Amino acid sequence: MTDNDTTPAIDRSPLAGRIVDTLIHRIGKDERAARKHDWLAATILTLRDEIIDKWMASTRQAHAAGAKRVYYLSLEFLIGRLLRDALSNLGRNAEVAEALASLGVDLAEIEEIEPDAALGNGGLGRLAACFMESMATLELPAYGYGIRYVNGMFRQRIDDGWQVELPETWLAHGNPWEFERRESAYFIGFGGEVTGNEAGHVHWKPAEAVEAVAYDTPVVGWRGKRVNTLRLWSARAFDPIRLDAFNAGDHIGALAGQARAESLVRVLYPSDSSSAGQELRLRQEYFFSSASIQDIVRRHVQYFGDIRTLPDKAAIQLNDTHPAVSVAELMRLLIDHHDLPFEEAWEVTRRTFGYTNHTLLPEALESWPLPLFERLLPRHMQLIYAINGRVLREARKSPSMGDHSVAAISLIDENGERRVRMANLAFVASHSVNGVAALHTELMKQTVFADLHRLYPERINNKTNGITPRRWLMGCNPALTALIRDAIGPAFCDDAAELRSLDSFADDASFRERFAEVKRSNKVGLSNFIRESTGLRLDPDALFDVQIKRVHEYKRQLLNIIETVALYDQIRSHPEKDWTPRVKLFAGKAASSYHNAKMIIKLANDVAKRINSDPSVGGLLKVAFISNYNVSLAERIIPAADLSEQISTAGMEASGTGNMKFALNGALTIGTLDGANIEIKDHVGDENIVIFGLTADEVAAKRAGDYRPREIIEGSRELSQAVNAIASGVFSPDDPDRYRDLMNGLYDRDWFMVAADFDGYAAAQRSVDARWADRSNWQASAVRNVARVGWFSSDRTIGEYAREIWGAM
Ligand code: DL6
Repeated sequence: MTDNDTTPAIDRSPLAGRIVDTLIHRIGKDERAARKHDWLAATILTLRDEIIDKWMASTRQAHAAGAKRVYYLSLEFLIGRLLRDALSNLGRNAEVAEALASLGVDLAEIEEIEPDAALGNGGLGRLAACFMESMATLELPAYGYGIRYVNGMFRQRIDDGWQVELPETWLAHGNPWEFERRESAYFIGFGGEVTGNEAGHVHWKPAEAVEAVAYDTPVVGWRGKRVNTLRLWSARAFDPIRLDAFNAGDHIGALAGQARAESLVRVLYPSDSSSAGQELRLRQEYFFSSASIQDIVRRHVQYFGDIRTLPDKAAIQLNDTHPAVSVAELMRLLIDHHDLPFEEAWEVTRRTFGYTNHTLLPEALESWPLPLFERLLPRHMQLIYAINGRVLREARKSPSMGDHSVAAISLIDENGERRVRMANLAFVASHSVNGVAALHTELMKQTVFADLHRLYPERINNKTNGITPRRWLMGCNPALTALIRDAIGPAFCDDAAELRSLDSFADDASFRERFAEVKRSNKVGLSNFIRESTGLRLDPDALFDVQIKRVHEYKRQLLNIIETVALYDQIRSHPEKDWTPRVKLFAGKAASSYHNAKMIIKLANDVAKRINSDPSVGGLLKVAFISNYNVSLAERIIPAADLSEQISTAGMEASGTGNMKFALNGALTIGTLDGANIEIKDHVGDENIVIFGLTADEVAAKRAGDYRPREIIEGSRELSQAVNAIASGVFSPDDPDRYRDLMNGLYDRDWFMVAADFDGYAAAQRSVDARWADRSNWQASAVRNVARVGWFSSDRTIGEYAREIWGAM
């Protein structure tokens, strides 16, 4: 692919010819001048041309059948790279690889340079991406709606152990997957006034407006059966340049409208530490909600005529509360534009919406200062008051609802500064409210939604999360996939539950050996990657112990790091013991304003630096923090893991989906009884998972009672030594006080129960060592993990949503 390459003109397939044709006529380069990105774009565009036919056929078929459509509204879609997924789902991998090879291009090489579309933070966004793929696979007519952020999740660089956030420029080379739909543009207003006339007609006259423009990306299901649409909104000023101002010399001010519009879609999660940041976030939420709801209503009226039949033909799922303002927007359109009376509009709205809750963390439950909400969305505020009035009257009718319960149900939080509670709005306006794992759903009923649950006892249901096995097994682990196919045939590719037939192979020594070879070769691949990117050499025969996820105190990377320090101490004190060689791998991003999470990243790096350069632990312990965690990095790391760290404080991780990905790739879980770990344990069996720590009930009881972490720390030799070493600067000689506050937080409060769970965790880790020593048993457990987690396919999850919430199957 250099300028000097001469490409043989013979033996080219028609496909190779089409790729070259695309390169010349749509990219404007010939084969000699083409660079890797040009080949990538030409390959994607060629494939996209083929996908378009299926895409249009899918739309026509849904239209002809008068099918119900599912609309998945999410502020995040963590899609990652698309080329490999699309090729694999279309069964075109070999053919395209061959065609490119005939042109002197390596498919794997160009797949590697496709940027990650990181339009999300973590679990919730990646779930949305898995769901999109599963909806297409299950042939459900579905649209995902979100924002086309110009800069998605930040790129993380580690400078001297500190996280540095840099803008991610995934659109730098354009995005060959997407279609701009200039014709699908909507007016989105903000602010202004609401007036009414005597006939009861209400008119909202916004003070400012932007235009939402659609960009569509095709989402190909498994075997290419159906192609759905991910529609992401970008923003444009109605008046991109004020010529009068420009000509008067105000060259910057003349472009301010466009800059203001673009700021809406510039970054994912603008910092909300300032009031301007908060306002921008609410504007983003309304912007994409309004565009999506207008689009849905337009399509319904165009296809079916009568807006009152919307719930029969459309199911709108709110992915957490970020799109919850959609409820008020639909009410506004129904009442103000389609003249439905309030009660009828409310009935249509409630039958159309479903809401998924993804967190019980109080700080993540969205609420907006009422004055801000009212200033930005005055008509919506009126409607929210009206909805609230209706709900509170209903609550008052129930004899069991006292003032306290009514206050908890209210859409307006009256404690302190008045705020609009988005979770309550989403709850009351939805016919279904679901949690994402069994424990989480139970906790929803008992805690944040206790009063709403008493008022509407049928509404809360559980839909345990899932992951797409196409990306998280077949795509990221081709060697394991081939091995499984050899053993049990290809049925598991169409139905992950079929993996169950692999169970008996756990007892087959020769299969276990091949399974171990696959894992080892994945570990060699990861070790090479780490050596090339960090210079650190790893032993692929060591146990790869991995914790990769967002960095958050409740996920307890700190527990893992402290235990690593304790292990380091023990190895040094007792070098004569038969220690298991371990590699501790960490990766994850911290929110830019989250001080403690950033300190935890620095600590992991400081600990790694010290341990990796200490010859006394030699090959027994290595620690690495791999920078810039994203979907592609996860795809590289997960197939190489032996041990999956899922160690959140019980009751705090709603589900987790990384836990499922690791198990599907043959890692054993060390984890607490939290989120979906509990269901993973039920599926893989107690003997194939390592569980430790407090239960959610025990955590709650300790928090409510007399928890004294200082006594626990002082009572545990290992823990106190490790905490003291960190606090006194052993790992930060350049700044000995660096971790004093972080460690004092454990002594004084320890909200996340690191101290309470430490001894249990350390003991569980030593039991992992013992298991690892019996390698054939370990491999048997690893095989059983793969065989028994087919249930966690997002196809199963989406099947449940479709049947039980959406009425779409
Ligand atoms: O449901 C997807 C994912 C869960 O697996 C994680 O346990 C949970 O932490 C995550 N929640 C969020 C919360 N965001 N908000 N709001 O990302 O959802």
